[in-house]
Amino acid sequence: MFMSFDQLPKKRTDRKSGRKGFTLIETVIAIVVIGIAVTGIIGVIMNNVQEGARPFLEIKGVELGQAMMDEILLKRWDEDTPLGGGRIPVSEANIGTEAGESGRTDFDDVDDYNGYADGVSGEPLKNELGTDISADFKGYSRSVSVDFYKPTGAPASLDTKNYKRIRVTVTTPMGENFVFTAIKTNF
Ligand SMILES: [Ca+2]
Ligand SMILES: [Ca+2]
Repeated sequence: MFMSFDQLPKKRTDRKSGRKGFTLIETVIAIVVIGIAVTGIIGVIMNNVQEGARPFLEIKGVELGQAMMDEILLKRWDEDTPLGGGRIPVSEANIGTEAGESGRTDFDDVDDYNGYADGVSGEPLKNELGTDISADFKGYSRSVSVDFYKPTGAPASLDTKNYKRIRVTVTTPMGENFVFTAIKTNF
């Protein structure tokens, strides 16, 4: 249907000045609409910032996990494992620290690390030398678990207690978990 210009809705006209304007309700609706639009735009921007930071945060998380795993794998398989390696009776193998080992700098075999965590309350992130590195890794934490684990495909004749599974979990400031797993054997 054709409408002439005169038939289109008109804005209110101030009788004294003759100027056209908006009603209070129209103004409030406009403010709400603009507010919703701005909130949406800010949300998109924040998501992009987070996505952009993610690879950087992940790389730092990998560094932390790899450093801890390298440190652990350089240690003996068990307290009784001879320096340089060598199989010990499975009856001697265990999980946990030995007498006199109260901290990470005392750890000398892989299972001593079971239950270790840093980047948590009372235990800042530290490197292998015991230097506090938390300033470079704000918001990160690590934890370690070690257990006996027989990998798929291992010879049936070998006792499960000949294998120790080491898992290092790194949590990034974004709450993502990275789990690094390695198997060290009694040989
Ligand atoms: Ca031990
Ligand atoms: Ca030990």
